[in-house]
Amino acid sequence: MSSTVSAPTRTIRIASRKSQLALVQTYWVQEQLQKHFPDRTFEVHTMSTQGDKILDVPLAKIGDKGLFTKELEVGMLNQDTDLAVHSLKDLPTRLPEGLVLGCITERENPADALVVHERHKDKQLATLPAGAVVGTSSLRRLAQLRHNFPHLTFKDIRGNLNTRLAKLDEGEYDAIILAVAGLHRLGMSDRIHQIIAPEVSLHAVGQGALGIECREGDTEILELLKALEHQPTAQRCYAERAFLRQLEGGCQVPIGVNTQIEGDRLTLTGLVASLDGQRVIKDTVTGAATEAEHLGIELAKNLREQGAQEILEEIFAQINRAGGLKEVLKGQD
Ligand code: DPM
Repeated sequence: MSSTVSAPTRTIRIASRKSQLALVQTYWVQEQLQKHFPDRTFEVHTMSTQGDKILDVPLAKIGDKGLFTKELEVGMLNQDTDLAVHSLKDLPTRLPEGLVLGCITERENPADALVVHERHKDKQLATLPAGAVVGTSSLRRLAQLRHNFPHLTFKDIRGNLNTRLAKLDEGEYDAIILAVAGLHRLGMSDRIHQIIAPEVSLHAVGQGALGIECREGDTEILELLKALEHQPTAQRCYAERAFLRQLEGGCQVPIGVNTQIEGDRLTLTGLVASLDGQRVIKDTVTGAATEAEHLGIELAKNLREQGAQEILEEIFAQINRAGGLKEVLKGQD
């Protein structure tokens, strides 16, 4: 018998929300980790977050307060779990003390998609009839689509993907807007009717990528997560997150981005729009991909100088006064 005694290795516990999309993403991460580290054991722990429970509160109000991430984070800080898998766009740009973004996985198509009711299957955003009702709870989608398609009407919609698609099919909406990435991951790519080009509407920060969070200084976990990091995606998302961090005020706001990497150069485009879609402030910066965060900060500064802060302050005031998007939308009619 060998005299070598290896230290018993601990089971790695992965935290996930319970939604179908969250589970698909988490099992994918588990599978990737298992593939890279066949001798280790990875276990999934599911939990509900506050955001899963309060479906009646408009997303605009609860946007960036980490309501979809907090319970998972408490679990890691209490040593109940070791890492948590998130849609990166739902992970606030400031993490609680003691936690870090351990890695960012390769991004899916980050664009948004138009999904239409069957009666509009020969239509696109531009050709939907005047007054057609488009479902979204995203102020970002609302502001940009209003800007480009003033003939459309927008209505709040909540719930998971299946719930939203059911509401569409039942006829409550003429069309809805969803992320391409979510539809792909759930095997519902056939529902994508039109992929919305960046010239029409910029995607959300981090959209289409997964962010894996873990305890700061947990070198064993950080080392494992390195295997899943996709550097170009990470550089793009670090630029996008730095941009949002510089501008945001704790609510979900009409901020969109687009990033491209060519060689060692990163190009970041960012936009801030007013809710009525009348004012759009948009600019682009390019620089070394290794300086991703600086580019995000620079772009935020440029947009501020062009009047973005004024728009954002108006929106924060509007959301706080109104109590959410539903009321904000009413006020626009
Ligand atoms: C955030 C937004 C939405 C989600 C706001 C935005 C969309 C809400 C809505 C921050 N989180 O995008 O401007 O349209 O009512 C969410 C989805 C995904 C992650 C679903 C979706 C899947 C795509 C991904 C909800 N979070 O956007 O259709 O992993 O990026």
